[in-house]
Amino acid sequence: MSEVAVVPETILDNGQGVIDFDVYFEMNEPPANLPEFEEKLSAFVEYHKATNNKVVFITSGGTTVPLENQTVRFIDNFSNGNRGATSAEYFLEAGYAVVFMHRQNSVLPYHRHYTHSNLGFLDYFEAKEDGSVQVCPQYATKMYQTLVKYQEAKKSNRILMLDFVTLPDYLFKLQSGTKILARLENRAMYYLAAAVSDFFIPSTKMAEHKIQSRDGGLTLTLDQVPKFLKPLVSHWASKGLIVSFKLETDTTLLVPKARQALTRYGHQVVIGNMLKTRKQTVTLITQHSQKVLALTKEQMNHDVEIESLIIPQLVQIHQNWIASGDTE
Ligand code: PAZ
Repeated sequence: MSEVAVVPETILDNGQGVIDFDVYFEMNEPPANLPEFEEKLSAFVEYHKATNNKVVFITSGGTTVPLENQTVRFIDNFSNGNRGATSAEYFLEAGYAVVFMHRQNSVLPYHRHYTHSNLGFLDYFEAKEDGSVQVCPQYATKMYQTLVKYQEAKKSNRILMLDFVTLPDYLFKLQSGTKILARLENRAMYYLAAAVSDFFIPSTKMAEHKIQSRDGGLTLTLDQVPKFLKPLVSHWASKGLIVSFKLETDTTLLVPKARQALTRYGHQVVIGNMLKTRKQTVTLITQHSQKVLALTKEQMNHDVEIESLIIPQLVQIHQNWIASGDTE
């Protein structure tokens, strides 16, 4: 018989039916590659600390929620990591070093122009009679420019790609990663664009093996994930500039929920976006201000990306944060 850890409900519950983070970390196994993650990130952070660079820690893409310990099935969400990957490029252009903590196989900075476009990847190339491969002439200039930027970011050690898949994988790496970034104090920015599940099945309550269909329909009971912004803002990264995202589908909830998050957690910026219009318009909210950033029709026709409006605003806010400890 397998052993099951029994934790009394009174220890788990914070009074609102949600467990605290330290309990969560005690009850779940850290990912096997956490030591490697920490080693790579520490080396990157020490390098940029010595050169006094500003570093942004971007989270990108969605977390999966496993339904079985030996996982065959899992719950996923819509996020493909476009926001995070696009933002990473604008942060690099603004002179930041970027830690890109992304869902495995989601959209990557620079690669995205070829892996997530209207064409298939191989459609950019042609096979020559001499046995070589060449970029089709009509795509060569843009591909050259993109490749130069990507290689420059790698050569100057200004981009570190780290990945996650599951919710526990993400949460362990978020905790550990933000604590390591905290060595940079106010020169670190945390840009939390990942779509993180609000619900999960604790491994102690999860089926060990593949759930069988012979018993008919499946009813799932999910626990609530503890709110990670609370310990992140108060303990893990209290000196950095913290930017969280709030996604809604009901417009009337967007600003109130974003403001509620700012008040509840006490961090600096919430970016509100609606599922359907997230690529055209966002609302940037700080403790003292609220600004809608929206692409004009003209900008949309010219493929201007909303992140090209978001990142300069955040760079300015971060500058203020470093200079005065305030966002204004
Ligand atoms: O990854 P993507 O480009 O498809 O979507 C981006 C986004 C909508 C997940 C992001 O902008 C966001 O709002 N993230 C936080 C989601 C949340 O409220 O948990």
